[in-house]
Amino acid sequence: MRTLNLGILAHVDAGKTTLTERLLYAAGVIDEIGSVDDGSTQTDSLALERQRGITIKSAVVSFVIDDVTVNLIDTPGHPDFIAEVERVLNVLDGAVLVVSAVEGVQAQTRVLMRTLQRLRIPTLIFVNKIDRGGAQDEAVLQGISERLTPAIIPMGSARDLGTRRGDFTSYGAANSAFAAHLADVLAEHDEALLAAYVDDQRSIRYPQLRGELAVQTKQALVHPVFFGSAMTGAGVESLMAGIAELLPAAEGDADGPASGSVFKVDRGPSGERIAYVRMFSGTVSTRDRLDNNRKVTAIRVFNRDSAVECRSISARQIGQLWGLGDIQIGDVIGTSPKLSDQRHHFARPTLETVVVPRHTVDRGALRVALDQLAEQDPLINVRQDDTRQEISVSLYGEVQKEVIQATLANDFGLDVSFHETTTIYIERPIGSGDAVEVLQAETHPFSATIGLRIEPAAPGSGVQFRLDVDPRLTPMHIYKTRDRFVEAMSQHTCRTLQEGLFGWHVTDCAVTMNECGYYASDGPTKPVSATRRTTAADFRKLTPLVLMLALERARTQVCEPIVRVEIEIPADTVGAVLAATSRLGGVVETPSLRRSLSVIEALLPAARAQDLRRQLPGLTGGEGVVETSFGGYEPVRGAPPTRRRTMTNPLNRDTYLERVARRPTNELRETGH
Ligand SMILES: Nc1nc2c(ncn2[C@@H]2O[C@H](COP(=O)(O)OP(=O)(O)OP(=O)(O)O)[C@@H](O)[C@H]2O)c(=O)[nH]1
Ligand SMILES: [Mg+2]
Repeated sequence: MRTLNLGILAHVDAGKTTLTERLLYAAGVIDEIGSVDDGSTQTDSLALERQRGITIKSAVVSFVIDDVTVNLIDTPGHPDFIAEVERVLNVLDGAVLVVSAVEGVQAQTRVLMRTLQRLRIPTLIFVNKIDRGGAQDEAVLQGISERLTPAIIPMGSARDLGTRRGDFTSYGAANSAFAAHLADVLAEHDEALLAAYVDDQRSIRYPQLRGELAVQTKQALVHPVFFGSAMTGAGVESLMAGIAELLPAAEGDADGPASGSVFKVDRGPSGERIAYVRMFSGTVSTRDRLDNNRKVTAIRVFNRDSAVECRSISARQIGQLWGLGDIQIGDVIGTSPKLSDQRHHFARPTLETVVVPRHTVDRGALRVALDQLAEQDPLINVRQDDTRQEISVSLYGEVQKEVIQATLANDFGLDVSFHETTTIYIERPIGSGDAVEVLQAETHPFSATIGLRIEPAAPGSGVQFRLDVDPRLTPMHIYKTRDRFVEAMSQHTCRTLQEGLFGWHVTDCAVTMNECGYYASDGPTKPVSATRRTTAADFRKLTPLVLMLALERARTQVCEPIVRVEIEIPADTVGAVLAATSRLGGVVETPSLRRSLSVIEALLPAARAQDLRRQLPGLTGGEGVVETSFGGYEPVRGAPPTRRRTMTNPLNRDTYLERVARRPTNELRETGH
């Protein structure tokens, strides 16, 4: 039996959850099809999802096609919940990207496809809703090829579009035009096929083409396209056959070293943490002790139709693990699996807001509740400003804010309101800066030498940490391995850079540790006394001092988030919309025509996008449609905005030493010792 861990991704409302339901039905897992509109589907199981008719959290279901166990992860399409998509990307063997036959390619579809391609995740495209009025086939195919990827292969033809009778018929060996198109597209990536094709097109046999189609789809080089309706079931059998034939089964050796990744954390009925794990290699059994010294108390593996209680979980499988204490999303089980180098595939949240409990006495309970929500969604990044007694969270948008409010009310009995939503800026270093603090110097009380250089790196690259010191100078007596030292120093670096010179997160930079020293009986310097022996805390507490000094020398630039907007409007309103977009600070590209409508693309400060949305109906007689996607960061003009710090500022040396040097050492979750 093969296993396929399959993600289902799309723009909001394209029909992912409905399609999931239809697949479960067609595979015989459920006898009756639930509906999103009635709140009765398998994967939209949260009360809030059922009320609102949108998916908020990713959910796993399982079914069998032929000899393949498919673990399907239904993801949310609303951009406010993009973090849910991000967390599952690393555990997928393949994906189905759903496109609506009525709306065509939408903003989020492009964002998702770009990421799937970057990660080389084999992807089939399903054009859904062919039963709905306004459904199109050729125009959608053209949109896909122009705006997603030209490497597509329509796998059949749709008929009776826009009616309940709408259906899909797969092309077969007898269809010579299909064979010719296959040969055409596939030859692009296969020299032998190209040579044979040029030589004599008819010499290539259909089974060979079909085999090559599977090979190239599994390498994410081409993307087969199916049409159908999740609502009526049209085309779903063909899609299922395509999933089994064209997407690659999971790989991994069940007898190898244990290696897995936690992509979701949930709470059980009695508040216990449940970790959703994808195993890449090896086997974990109940009663095994994992790295964090916790014992696995129970395991459920997704298999056929539900998560079944099992003694162990092995390579390739997805399951739930109990008993792992404070396990978090992104944690690794056993040895680190080879995941994509980049942890973050999408933009960070660009908004934040202060959460205010209606009753002041609830402040403590609110912090506990938000910390619990952050277990399931670390990107909300709960910050506490002790001076102002304020708690704030990071957000992608207003819908997420409403969901947080409703969750706090329903699950925790907390009535909260919010301050106005504000923009989260970032800081980028302008030049490079060096700093060093030397062991035994009078300037600091820590038993360590640290030298750091910070320099700018490519936009979007995040924070990279590198160790550039003689291996003999790394404190092995504390960290055991060089990798663990790097991991710990990288954590201290990232933590320090959460608040830069203006209080914003510092990113897109490379930090190099180029000097290192410590006391140890077996190290380069003999300990002066037992109390001066170097510990992990010395490195942790000294890093912020050195790094902030280096950052001050590098200087930073505050940048604001930008969104790319695409506005579809009637041609006679172009002038008014262009003027309004410019007034909001937008940089407009030349308008183009799509069917009978004009399309304006522009880059706009994220903070202004909401204003544009508000103005558009008035400017276009209600006809305008605006879609936004993240467009990077640009330096702010004028005086840089600042944010109040929540951590002790290491640039203020006296306060820092006063507060931090004497604090107990166990306050941080830390690896490496
Ligand atoms: N006519 C028609 N309607 C559909 C079809 N698929 C889904 N819908 C409807 O489209 C709406 C959205 O469907 P969902 O399945 O919730 O879409 P989704 O992609 O899961 O949405 P999010 O998870 O919130 O992003 C619902 O009202 C569905 O009934 C289809 O094939 N035909
Ligand atoms: Mg959904």
